[in-house]
Amino acid sequence: MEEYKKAFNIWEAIKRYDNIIIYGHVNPDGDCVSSARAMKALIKEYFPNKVVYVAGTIPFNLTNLVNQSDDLFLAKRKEYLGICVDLNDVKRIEDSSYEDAKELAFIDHHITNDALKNYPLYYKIVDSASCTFVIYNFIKDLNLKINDEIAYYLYIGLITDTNRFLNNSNIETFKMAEELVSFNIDTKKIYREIDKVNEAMIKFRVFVYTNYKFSKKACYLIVPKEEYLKLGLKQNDISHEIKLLANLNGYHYWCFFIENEDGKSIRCEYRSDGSKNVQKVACRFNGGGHYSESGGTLYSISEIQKVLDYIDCDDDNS
Ligand SMILES: [Mn+2]
Repeated sequence: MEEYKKAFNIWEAIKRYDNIIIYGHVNPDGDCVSSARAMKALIKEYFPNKVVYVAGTIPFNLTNLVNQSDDLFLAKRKEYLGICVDLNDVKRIEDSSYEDAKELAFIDHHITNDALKNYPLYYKIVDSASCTFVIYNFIKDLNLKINDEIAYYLYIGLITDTNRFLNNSNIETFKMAEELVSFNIDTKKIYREIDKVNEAMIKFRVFVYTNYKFSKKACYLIVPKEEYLKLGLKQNDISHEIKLLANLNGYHYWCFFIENEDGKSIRCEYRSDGSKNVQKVACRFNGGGHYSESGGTLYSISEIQKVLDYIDCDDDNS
């Protein structure tokens, strides 16, 4: 009932505005960009006259799968509602125009932190499979209908965030998938595109496999910005290549430390095989996320050793 109330409050807020901008997080991933587009499709299905904009960049492997983001120029001249998806902290919203939104609503699945305690409009299912899983439940709570376009985007978010169901085998996750594939969606195309690589990416993989290192408990890689910039890649193109270090026998943790394009900070990606809690690691070093998938930021190379020491010493990250 309480969940219904939260969903209802957001739906009522949507009704109050003619203009809506949907925001995702910095370094957007498949779940984030498809959650934004699923929400847009849902709102347009019920309120075709509302003007709904999607903000944010699109990662390279999704450019052939999802609609372009919208030009926010016109939106910014009017009063608008901001809907933030796959976000549990305003500081992580990618487009800064959220600051001028009349109200902000959040739909999310990250482990809760205090950053949203002053925002009354939020609906979340903590640590569920994907933000699109939360939107799916939002739709069910409100007794709304799914169409092909909504199903398509919900499915992309589900399979990207669960890594094709490797990270989540809950009954509810598969029930959602079962319903979505009954719609007219080209799942073969989705699978083909999300694993697409180019030659630059193959060269980056060579770098990964020649430069990974070990601490006592983690397999990790440090990536100076020159290594991806010289291949014409962006930081957000290579971060998900962390999967290359997954599940090495004897190592429950694997990490990427990527120097950002401005050289001022380091993007950290933390993963575990599900037996260790990397969210705890991330929270200690300017980050957050999920039990076995988290991220964070460091501000100097020397801090990397501190993270590794923390991972190596902490025997009960579980
Ligand atoms: Mn997500």
